[in-house]
Amino acid sequence: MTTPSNSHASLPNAGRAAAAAILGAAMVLQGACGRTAPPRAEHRAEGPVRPCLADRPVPGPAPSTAGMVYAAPGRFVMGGSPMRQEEGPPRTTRVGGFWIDRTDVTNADFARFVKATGYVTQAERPLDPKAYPGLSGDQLKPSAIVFVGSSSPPGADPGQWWRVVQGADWRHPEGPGSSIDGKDALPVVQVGWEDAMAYARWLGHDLPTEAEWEYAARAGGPPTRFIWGDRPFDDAHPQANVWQGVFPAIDTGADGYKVEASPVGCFAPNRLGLYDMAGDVWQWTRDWYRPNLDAKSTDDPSGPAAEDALAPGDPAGHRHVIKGGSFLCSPDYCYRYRPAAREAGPGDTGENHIGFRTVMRLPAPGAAASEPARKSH
Ligand SMILES: [Ca+2]
Repeated sequence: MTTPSNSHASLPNAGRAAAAAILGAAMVLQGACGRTAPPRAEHRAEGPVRPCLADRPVPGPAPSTAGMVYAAPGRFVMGGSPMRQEEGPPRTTRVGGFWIDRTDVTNADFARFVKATGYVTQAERPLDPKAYPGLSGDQLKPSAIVFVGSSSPPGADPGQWWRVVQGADWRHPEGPGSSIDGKDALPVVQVGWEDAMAYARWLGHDLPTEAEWEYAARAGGPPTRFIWGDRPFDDAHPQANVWQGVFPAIDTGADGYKVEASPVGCFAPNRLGLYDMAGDVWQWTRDWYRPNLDAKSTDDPSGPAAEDALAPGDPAGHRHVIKGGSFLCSPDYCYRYRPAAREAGPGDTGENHIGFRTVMRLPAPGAAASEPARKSH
């Protein structure tokens, strides 16, 4: 299958400042009047959102493995897709043992963190005018990036289906007219990398490295195209929350979720017991992003150094790797709900299809006395 080399997310993932600079007059900064433009694809009916994992443990700030599973040390084939240069050649990679959240962090989880700490996310803060001298006063206001849909054909300018929206944040994922009321079980979105890391540190956790994330997603299986094997996505028996139809105009919602995230844990877990490692929302990793991988770094790799991860022309500067794809990934365009796929998240804000989960690098169950904790990345 051939797919466009550019991503649906490539332009806004440069960050809100970069989007402002690139989109120019095409960008709409939204005030308190609601959505910038209605999405072409209709959302599903409003109403309570039922959780899919009724027994999901609640993470706590004390070091704890509640809601986590252990990934034993091992080797796996990382990367492997010839269709995207940035995914690199297949390479056998070693990863140490670690605990990882069974699900993405939810709105309820993040709300507990904010209530306990008073934390203010990146999307809720204005940009520093000294750091962004080219932006106007309006463009410096708190904002985040929102998918609004388009009738444009795939391959067109991604700026046509993204907007930088003032007032969009984790409590208002699509702008001031939206909310997370009744959506406790959905993955938190509109959180930047800093926000995800702050949450992880609050729990005494960390974000996974890209290698840890992909190792956990593949879960000890052969190097298949998808986490469930090599079978394509099946509309009749959906394996994940992704996009069905013609991106970015029509999502049929055959998987039950049309242009929206699903509650965590609504689709079958992988072999390790992890939910939503394909689709639903992208997940932040700890690693800095660089398009060209160092394929020789195969011993518990943790990505390039910050100074090697500069994004030319991007006023947001450095960016981090996101993995897993999202509800906006379709076979005909993004196609990044594969474990080898990778993208760069925005450096200075969130998007309404990026969330995260955390890890802890502690010994295996029952091995605390004999197995030392791993190094911190
Ligand atoms: Ca869907």
